[in-house]
Amino acid sequence: MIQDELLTELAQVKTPDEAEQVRIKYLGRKGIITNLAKETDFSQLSPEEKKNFGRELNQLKNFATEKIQETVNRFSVHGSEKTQIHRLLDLTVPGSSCSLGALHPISMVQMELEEIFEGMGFTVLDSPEAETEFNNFESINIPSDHPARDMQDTFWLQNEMVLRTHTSSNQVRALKRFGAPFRGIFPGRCFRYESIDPSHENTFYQCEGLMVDRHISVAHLIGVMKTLLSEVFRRDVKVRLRPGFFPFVEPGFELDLNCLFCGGSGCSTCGDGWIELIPCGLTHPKVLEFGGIDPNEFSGFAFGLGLTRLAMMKYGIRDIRYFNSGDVRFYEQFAPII
Ligand code: FA5
Repeated sequence: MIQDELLTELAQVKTPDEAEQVRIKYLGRKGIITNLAKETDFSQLSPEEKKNFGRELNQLKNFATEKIQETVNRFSVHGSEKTQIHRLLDLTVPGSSCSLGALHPISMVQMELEEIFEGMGFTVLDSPEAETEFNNFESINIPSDHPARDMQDTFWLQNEMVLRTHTSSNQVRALKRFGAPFRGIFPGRCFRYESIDPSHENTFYQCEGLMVDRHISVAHLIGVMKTLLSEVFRRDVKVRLRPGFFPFVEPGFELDLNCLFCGGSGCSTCGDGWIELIPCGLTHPKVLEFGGIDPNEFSGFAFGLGLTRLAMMKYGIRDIRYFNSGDVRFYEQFAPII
C-alpha cells in the first residue's frame, strides 16, 4: 500500500530536507502518486470507475500532503514547539499575584523635601558617604583636637576615610565647586558609633541645607524653616529655637519640634515633649573661607535636618529601629496607593 510505504518513510525522516525529498518522491511532477493518474488508461474505464478513481486519487493526495506537512511541522516553532507549549500551558490556572514593593518611608520624605526646596530655588546635590577627614571635620572648623569630634564618634576605614557623621561634610565641597551665591540641599545617609534606642540609630539620614548670598540673616533661616515644616506637616506645628553649639555656625541654634505623639507632655520617643529636629545657624566665616568665599562680602545659613526623625514624626513611627529592620510589612504600610 502506498499509504503504508509513505508513513514508514516519514517515520525515518530526521531533517526538513529529508521530508522535502519524500514529498518530491510521492507528490512531485514525476512522483509515485502523480504518476498513478498518468499511467492509467482512462479510455478503458467506465464513467463510474473514472469517478471512483478520481475520488480515491484525491483522497490519496490529501492524505500524503497532510502527513508530509505534519512531518515538516515537527521541525518548526509554529509546529512541534508550539504544540508542546500548548500542552504545558494551562490558561485556566488562576494567575499568581506580583508584589510591586514599596518606597521606603525615608525615600518618600526625602522626595517631598526635595520638591519643597526646589520650589524655593535650592539645588539638590548627591554626595559621598565615605568622606575625607578634611571634609567631614576640618573644613567645617572641627580640627583634630576639637572636643566636638567626641560628639560624633564614627567608623573609620582602613584608607583613612571616614563614614560621614553628618551631611555637613558637603558644605565646603559645594562652595568650592559652585561659589557664591549658592542655595542647595544634600540629603543622605550618615553613620555614628551610637548606643541604639527608640530615637538613635547608628545609620540614619540627614538633609543638609546651605544658602550663601549677600546680607543673609537669621530671618532668612527662620523663613525657610517655617515654610519647610508647614509644607511637610500640612498643619500648624509648634517649634522652639534655643541656642546650640556647632563649630561651623555662629550663632548656632537647635530648632525643636513639639512632639506630635504626646502633644508636648513627654513620652518614650521624645522624653521631655520636644524632638530635636533641625540644628542650624549662620555659617561660620571660617567655613566660607575654606570654601573660597569672602566672608566680608557674603554670609549664609546652614541646617542639618534629621531626616529619619522627620519621617518618624510625619508617619507616627515611634521607634527608629524599624527603619533599618528590613521588614517589608513595615515599609508597605506607608506606600502610596498606586
Ligand atoms: C549635626 O549633625 C550638624 N551637622 C547639624 C548642623 C548642620 C548644625 C548645619 C548646624 C548647621 P546633630 O549631631 O545634632 O548635628 O545631628 C543633626 C540631626 O540629625 C539631629 O537633630 C537628629 O535629628 C539627627 N540625628 C543625629 N544623630 C542621630 C542618630 N543617632 N539617630 C537618628 N538621628 C540622628
